[in-house]
Amino acid sequence: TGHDLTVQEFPLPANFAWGTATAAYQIEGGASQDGKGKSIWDTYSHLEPSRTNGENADVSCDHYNRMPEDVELMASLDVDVYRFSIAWSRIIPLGGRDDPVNEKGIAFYNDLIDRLVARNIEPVVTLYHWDAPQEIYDRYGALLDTGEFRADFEHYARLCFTRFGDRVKKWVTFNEPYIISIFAHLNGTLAPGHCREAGTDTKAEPWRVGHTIILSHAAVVDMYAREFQASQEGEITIVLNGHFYEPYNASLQADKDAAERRMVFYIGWFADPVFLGSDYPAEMRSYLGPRLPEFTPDERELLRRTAPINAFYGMNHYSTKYARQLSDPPADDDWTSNIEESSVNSEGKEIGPVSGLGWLRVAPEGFRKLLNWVWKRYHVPIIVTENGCPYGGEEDVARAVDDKFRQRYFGLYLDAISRAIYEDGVVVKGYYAWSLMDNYEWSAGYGPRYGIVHVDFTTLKRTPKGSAYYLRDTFKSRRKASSRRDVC
Ligand code: PNW
Repeated sequence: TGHDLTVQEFPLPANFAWGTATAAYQIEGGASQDGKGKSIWDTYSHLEPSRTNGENADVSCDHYNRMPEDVELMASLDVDVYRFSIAWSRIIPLGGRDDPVNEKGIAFYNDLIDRLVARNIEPVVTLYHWDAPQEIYDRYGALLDTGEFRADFEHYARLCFTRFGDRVKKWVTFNEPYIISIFAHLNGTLAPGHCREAGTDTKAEPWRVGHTIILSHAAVVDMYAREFQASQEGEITIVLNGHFYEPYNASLQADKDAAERRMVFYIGWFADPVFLGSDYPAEMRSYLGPRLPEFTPDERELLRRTAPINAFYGMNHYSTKYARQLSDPPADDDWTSNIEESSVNSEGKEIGPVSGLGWLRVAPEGFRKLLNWVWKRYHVPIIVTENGCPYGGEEDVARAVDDKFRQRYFGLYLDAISRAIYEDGVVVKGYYAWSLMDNYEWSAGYGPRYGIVHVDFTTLKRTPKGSAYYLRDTFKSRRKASSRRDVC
């Protein structure tokens, strides 16, 4: 393909943290065990099987019952960090601020956290990884009602800080607000698939959902700072995903502008209010007009006050794409500003080798550029909170164990981080591989396997893949190399 795909094993700082990431609905199973309430994902995955590849996560990896084994597995891989999410409906089954707390759910996360701490693995906890309690969706539409959701989310977050904050020192409020807003409330390919229901307003709702997330995030950051920071001394932030975009035709100014604007619409939408404490990007305001909600003066003040409290930028990143400005006048409901995305440019060049998913190309240079883009715009330390890929055919455990494709992907993406740190001066403090183990990949069911550990979904047996050992070993040697380098 004309891409240099030789892994260089460049060094990383001695205190650089590596870990693995998961999300509650994707791995836990135990769907109605010990008093767990239903989430919008329990509903969605049973509603119309074709929406989720005919599959649900009632059992999935059965992590709820096999958690001790999974912690031991991570310990054996020498991970420094484990990023997981709490299922809101497990600890407040109905979700609301006046609803009962489920102590058995609390006990599960206490046990998990205790075991991690005992193994010297740092817990990084996401409060909302897409699984709103069904009841709050039935009551008021969950994220569609900014005020109600914010009040319930604050209550849930306060419960988590109170019960777990003595041991959890890194908190993430929301995972990937872009995906929640666009995929779950515009395209309808993720729960609740709201836009598929009668009487929905897809012109306004995705932007209102984004607005709810930003304000709920800021409110909880504010609460953490006021009520918990002094005694618990932890950190809090948000996790944003985003591709890097290259111009489809590098000699056209319109395509260069489109690539930049695509990232502003993808990342700046959330990161400008959250990390800069500012309004939505001006490009979005002028393009979307009244579809984009306004921040009240009090809300602006909240954003300004909380922006500097966010301890790091949580970056989920998988791949790079080309962006092309279509010349036709945009349809009035086009929200991307009429930009087309592709993996092949105007000269027929592919952005990188294809993985098991058509859009997920191996493009480490784009990753390095994105790290620079985020650092330059927000100037906040970055932790890569998800990165990884499936490559196909991994149901077969023998093929999964010999996962050279993924090992190379990890190797190249870590090289990109090293260059961003040492050559570009970007501050990157950690890297969490997605994912600890094969799991329920949302609407794609058990198809794509992102795990560094293979899961046999019949026997539930876990088998580390080559990449699990690759990560363990490469972090050992890259960090040694850097301490030698630091001494020189
Ligand atoms: C993330 N995209 O989602 C999620 O945080 C994980 O739960 C998920 O399993 C993982 O990535 C792999 O997909 C994404 O279209 C969903 O670019 C879609 C995209 C990116 C990330």
